[in-house]
Amino acid sequence: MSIVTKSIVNADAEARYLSPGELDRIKSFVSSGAARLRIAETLTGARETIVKQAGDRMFQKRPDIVSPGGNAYGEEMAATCLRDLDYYLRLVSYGVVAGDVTPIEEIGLVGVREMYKSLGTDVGAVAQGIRELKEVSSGLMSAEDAAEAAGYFDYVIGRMS
Ligand SMILES: CCC1=C(C)/C(=C/C2=NC(=C\c3[nH]c(/C=C4\NC(=O)[C@H](C)[C@H]4CC)c(C)c3CCC(=O)O)/C(CCC(=O)O)=C2C)NC1=O
Repeated sequence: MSIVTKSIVNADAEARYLSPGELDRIKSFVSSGAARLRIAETLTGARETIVKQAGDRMFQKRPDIVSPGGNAYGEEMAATCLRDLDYYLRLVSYGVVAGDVTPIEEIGLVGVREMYKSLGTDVGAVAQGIRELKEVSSGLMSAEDAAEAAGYFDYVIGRMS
């Protein structure tokens, strides 16, 4: 739910006008809109490059995961790993558009540690992959946009750490 819808639902439940605080939050959501859409366009348009470069950097820093016995060893597993990075980049783009981490949380983070544990996937290595997504993406944006996007990547990294 967007901040706008959420605020209206809350206010209407109490049959009141939007509070100054709610209007303030909506104002900042609206005024950051152009930047957030620009960021989402960059992430969407460059998704293949971002995932590929981030994957290369992650595998370079964590060669153990693609070595025999590693969780992403072999072509198929490495591709599944890159698919997961693509999932998180997509979810970050949702969060950026919504101006809210809730979609990232609900779609991709609830129960994720347990899931990766059961798959034998090191969440620390996943976090490294998200860090690389953030770095590669930042390189495609202005410093201001990169700072705005960073919050969403950092949220995912924090939940994997
Ligand atoms: C959109 C929300 C969403 C997420 C997040 C998601 C993740 C997800 N990753 C999976 C597997 C996997 N995930 C990885 C990922 C990795 N292994 C590593 O060592 C690396 C650190 C890392 C890549 C960054 C691997 C290798 C598998 C396959 C594991 C296996 O089949 O044994 C699986 C198990 C089922 C499958 O193979 O598809 C799920 C559900 N699925 C979803 O629908």
